[in-house]
Amino acid sequence: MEATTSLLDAAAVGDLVLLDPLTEESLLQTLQERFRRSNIYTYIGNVVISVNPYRSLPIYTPETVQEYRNCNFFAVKPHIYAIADDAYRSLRDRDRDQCILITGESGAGKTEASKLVMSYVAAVCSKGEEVDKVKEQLLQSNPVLEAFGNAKTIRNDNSSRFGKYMDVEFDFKGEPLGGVISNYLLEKSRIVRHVKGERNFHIFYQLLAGGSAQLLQQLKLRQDCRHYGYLNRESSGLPGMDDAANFRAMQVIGFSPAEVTALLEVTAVVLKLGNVQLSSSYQASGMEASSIAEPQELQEICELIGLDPAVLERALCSRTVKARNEMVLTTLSVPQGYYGRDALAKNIYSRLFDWLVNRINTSIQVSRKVMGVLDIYGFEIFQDNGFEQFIINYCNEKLQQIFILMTLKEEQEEYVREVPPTHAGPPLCCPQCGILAMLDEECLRPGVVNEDTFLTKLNQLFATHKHYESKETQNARRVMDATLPSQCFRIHHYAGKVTYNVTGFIEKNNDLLFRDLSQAMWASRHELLRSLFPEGDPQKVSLKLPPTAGFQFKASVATLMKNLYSKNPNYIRCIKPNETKTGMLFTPELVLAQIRYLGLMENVRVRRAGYAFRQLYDSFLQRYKMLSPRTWPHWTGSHREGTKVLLEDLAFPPEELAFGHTKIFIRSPRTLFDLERRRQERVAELATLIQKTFRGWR
Ligand code: AD9
Ligand code: MG
Repeated sequence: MEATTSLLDAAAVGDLVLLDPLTEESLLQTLQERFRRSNIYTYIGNVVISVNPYRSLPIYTPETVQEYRNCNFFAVKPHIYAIADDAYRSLRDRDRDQCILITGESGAGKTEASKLVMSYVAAVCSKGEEVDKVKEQLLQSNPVLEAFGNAKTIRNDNSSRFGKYMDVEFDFKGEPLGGVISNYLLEKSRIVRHVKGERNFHIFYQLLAGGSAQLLQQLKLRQDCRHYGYLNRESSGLPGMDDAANFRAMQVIGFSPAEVTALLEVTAVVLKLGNVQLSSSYQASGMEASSIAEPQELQEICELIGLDPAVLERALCSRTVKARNEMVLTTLSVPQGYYGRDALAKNIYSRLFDWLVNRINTSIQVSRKVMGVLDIYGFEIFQDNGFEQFIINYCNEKLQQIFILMTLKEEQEEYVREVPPTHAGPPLCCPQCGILAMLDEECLRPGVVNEDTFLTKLNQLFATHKHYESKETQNARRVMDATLPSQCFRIHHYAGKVTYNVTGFIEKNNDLLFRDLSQAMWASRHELLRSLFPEGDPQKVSLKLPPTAGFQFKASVATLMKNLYSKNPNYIRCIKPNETKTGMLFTPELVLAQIRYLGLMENVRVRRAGYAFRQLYDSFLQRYKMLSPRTWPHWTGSHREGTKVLLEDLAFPPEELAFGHTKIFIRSPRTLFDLERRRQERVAELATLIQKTFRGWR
């Protein structure tokens, strides 16, 4: 039992609340020492910290599942299964909706953690044909969504490029009935561009590597990745990732074969759009115009989607604009044509992804008690950070705020429930920035908008904001800093300073798709593709601008936060131990930075500001009853009374203890260590006594 040894062994303490002394250094050392012993999980009260081992550990076996089933949280080694079990039991027995919030930077292990939680819950709830079917469906949605929504980045070979929140729904007996998945802003710019060393979404490589010759022929695809512009014309196999096998193993739950075909056809269309080449020509009027350079690819796309190639060609090379109440067809230059083509590919793919999530939902959705699992893209700082990083980090900032808010709320609730409140906790620090609002304002402004005016406005708005910097505010504050280029602004996030380049912000937020292109898609005979572009229906031409990407994201994050706040939270905080994805390597500086921005010190302090340790009376009495002749060997009264009698005999100062309704609270770790030391002495004494008795008998 880890609780016995670890309490006195500071370097291996399983719950950081009991660290004595508590310093950043002791916290870091404890995590490092535990990691060295392959103990990747550590608690802060009921928060689990998980340090990514980057290699498979034998700690997720069916035997381990059995060990954690109905376990006493404090009596077994810290494990992600313990938190999953605790959440599941509270849901089943106490009828409280749960949510599991998984945070940490890119590559820290969030997605793996979310899968472990799901598979644990699936393993412990009861069996039966109906239940097994639901479980299967819930677990099977993972590979498909990862194929379409994950990609290799510099930080993580399987990086989530979308946020995912999944509510698993249970009936009154705690059996899973179904679920609902919500997805948050897919990084669709990756469809048309990715940096060297990264990849496009997994599905393209998987489809090319794993699709049968017949399937590829049907989809009019070539097997070689190097043929495709959107795949950077590189052959991009990944060590440790078998694209072909992943494709063949993927089962799309509850989809008819026709739906799977339609899904893959649209995927193929996206890939092929990247190979549609434009060339420039000049019209009689001298205006530059573009035309399709090589009709083969366009022809094939149109065959796949049942569209007249002339319609698509026209939509790609020209545009209808309204001039003096008349619709006029104008030609597009080659760059404009490519812009339209890329916008179309991004839109088809991201809408297809939304469709996929909705389609999965229709086969798993019901509504009862729920357990939500949130696995969102982690905080990112790259060399170049753009709109995508801004959005991702905004979401992480919100999550951090809600973490602090909910930890405090929960602590206070427990005190109020059990004992009178003694401590209000540290003040909240939630830096807010209205950058997205300003961006929307700029995007909606008629006339020429560009990123320079956007940046100028930000500089005015945040001239004195302590979490905002730019060349201009630096000059005003007389700061000399060569590292901040003029087209950038820098935000001091809770997790560190990030420099964002404003280039592309307006375009990505506007997410403009020429109406001619959506109308062309709507004109196709491909039912799925057509359903993705309802605004292409000429009957429904709307003059209203569609909501911006930033606006939609902000609204969905706000809904998510409201949803989380209404549930009982459970936390998994993931830590990335090294930058090289190396097994069991721990880089202290890197971990320290994460300890700081995850606010772990603050977390420990809040947790023990009132009482460091709490335990249910029966478990407590069971463990320490040998310390008083009045409770040893048997106590026949209530557990609460027994605990009182026991602690009276041990004569601890009264302010060290509080007797709640169901739990005993102990203020400082020292008192607990003292208690633990006395227990060990007593155990030794009893052992000697038993030996002597035995000898006497012989
Ligand atoms: V991102 O924000 O989506 O870029 P995540 O989700 O935090 O990121 P992920 O779960 O994908 O990271 O983990 C990265 C890699 O670390 C995985 O592909 C595994 O190879 C490795 N990993 C993570 N957790 C574990 C674990 N518990 N055991 C073994 C792990 N390996
Ligand atoms: Mg992930």
